[in-house]
Amino acid sequence: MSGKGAPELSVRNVGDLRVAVIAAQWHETVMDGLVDGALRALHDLGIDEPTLLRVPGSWELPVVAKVLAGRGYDAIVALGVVIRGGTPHFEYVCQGVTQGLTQVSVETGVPVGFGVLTCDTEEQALERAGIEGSREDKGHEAVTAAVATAATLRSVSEPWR
Ligand code: RBF
Repeated sequence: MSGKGAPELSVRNVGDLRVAVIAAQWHETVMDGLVDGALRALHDLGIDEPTLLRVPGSWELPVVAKVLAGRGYDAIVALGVVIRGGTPHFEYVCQGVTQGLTQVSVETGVPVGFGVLTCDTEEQALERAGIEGSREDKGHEAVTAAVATAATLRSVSEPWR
């Protein structure tokens, strides 16, 4: 997927939102970049005390997202890196994680930022990790998108007349 066409989101007055970041641990260098980008985005948005939880692999992201969605968080951000190997395992993990996170978000009404890189090679993941030399910063983007969506949902849940 091309990263071209991404919007410049303007997100304000969100410092009081409760946000949790869940991060897998496979592919440490890339994950460190995604987590740093996510925490930087939260700091930029004035959200200074986010919850950060680590899980073993991307497969474990949906179950933790589901439980946190029931515990009062306004937005959740899932971070992971899945790299294609020589077996069909990649397809199953990617599909399970993607569908699982979508299901959590739609069923609970809590936005889940999708910061899971699904790449053919580690080089592709490094290009998107938000580290020196990267073209993109997907941890930062996933936080901004989830918080922007939470702000939108809050604006329609409050009386405006
Ligand atoms: N988890 C990841 O987050 N990224 C991966 O690239 C990844 N590759 C895996 C490859 C194989 C063959 C297996 C068995 C697991 C892999 N996992 C990966 C771990 C997976 O997300 C999960 O933690 C484990 O399957 C335990 O439930």
